[in-house]
Amino acid sequence: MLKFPNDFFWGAAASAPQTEGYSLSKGKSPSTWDQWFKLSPEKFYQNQGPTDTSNTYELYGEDIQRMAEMGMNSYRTSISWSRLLPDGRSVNTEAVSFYRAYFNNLNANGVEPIINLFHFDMPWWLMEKGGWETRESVEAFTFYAKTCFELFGDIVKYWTTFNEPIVHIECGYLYGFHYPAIQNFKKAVQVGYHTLIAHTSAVEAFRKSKREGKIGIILNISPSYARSEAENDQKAKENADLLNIKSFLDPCVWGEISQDLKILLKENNLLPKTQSNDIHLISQNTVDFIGLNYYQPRRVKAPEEYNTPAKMPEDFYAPYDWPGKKMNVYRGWEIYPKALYDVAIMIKEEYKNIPWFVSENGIGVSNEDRFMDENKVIQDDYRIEFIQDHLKELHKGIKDGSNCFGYHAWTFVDCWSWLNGYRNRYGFYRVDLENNYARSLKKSGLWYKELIKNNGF
Ligand code: BGP
Repeated sequence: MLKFPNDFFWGAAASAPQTEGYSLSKGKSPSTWDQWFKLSPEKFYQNQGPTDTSNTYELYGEDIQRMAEMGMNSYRTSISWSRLLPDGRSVNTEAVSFYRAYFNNLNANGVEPIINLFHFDMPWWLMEKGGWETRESVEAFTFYAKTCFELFGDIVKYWTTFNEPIVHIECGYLYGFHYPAIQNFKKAVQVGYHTLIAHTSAVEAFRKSKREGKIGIILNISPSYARSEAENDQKAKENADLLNIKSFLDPCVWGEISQDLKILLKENNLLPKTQSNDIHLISQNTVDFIGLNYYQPRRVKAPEEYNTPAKMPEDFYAPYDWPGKKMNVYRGWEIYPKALYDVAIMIKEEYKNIPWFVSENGIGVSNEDRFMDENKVIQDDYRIEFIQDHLKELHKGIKDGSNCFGYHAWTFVDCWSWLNGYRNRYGFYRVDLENNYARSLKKSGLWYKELIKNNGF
């Protein structure tokens, strides 16, 4: 039996915009997702928009009972910025009551709330002014963060600032999956830089608040593996890790932006605009812990030519179709559990063995009802196998000294996912879109319950 450390955080993760519902009511102003759906609903899978989420606004009480029943001792979700502060300054009291009741309910059921501030959901009023492209966004985010610490700091002890900042940067400014869906590498870097400063400024506000508790950031860490040992391919790997991993991990943990990254950006005329106090701000506001999202590795090779100045990340590293890869055929992502061991050791050896937890890991499955049996239970053995294989690697990493304190699956109840709507299901509970979002347990939910009970498998 593989046993995990005592008091290990077992749980699941989700986000406000993907679960709450009531995205245009109860005092909430539109986020960029609400507005984009209004403008271009055809971009969204089966026209499923952000109003179509799993209605935790009303159903959180019964969901928390289910979490407690499963034995979960922690749960991560986020606050919706545009629900709490519809115009950026004035507090929506209905939202305060909702979040307080929600977080109190989690605490009362022994489920530690881990609360994230930004999960891709920029308020529309701020996006209209340029969003993360502008320095004004830093000030707006800091005000929002401070407000959250004041309003909920007595009942929330684990905070995170951002979920996967690299994703809103690349999806919004390089690859077209998030609004404003433009392609401009220089802007992408500036957006990334403002996100980093907004993060550090929120950490500073948290420290100044003298609140009891810890603060961290959630990063998608897909380690890169090069096609070969050849210098050219190794350079591609280094570039990919610099841009996608070290860009946030170094300043958040070490308080310094990587010199190699600065050189790379400078050589390619991609350096962002900065302010003189930023270096100090970054150096003084490192995090207490890291949340690490892992789904699949990144396979890279050298591009045909290393073009300077680079116009896209692909000029720094090209995707490589590794012949030995095992695929999640239901979603199209590679399955490679060993990467979780590799990142556990990377954090131990290169990032001062900072406390960290797996904040997202899971398997998305399209058209999952095909696996429903005659009793209407989804027989998701592939999910059990996926989580188990990843946990084996995680366990090995912990045994070898990595300071991991928890594992959160994505996700508890199937949820809406941006342009993908409900295309890929991830939950331990199925959500029935035809029947008022009713939940039903999948086979993997029973398995997870047993795992938690045994603190291992
Ligand atoms: C992560 C995000 C989640 C969720 C997940 C699954 O990057 O943090 O919000 O969307 O990916 O993604 P998908 O539903 O596209 O398979």
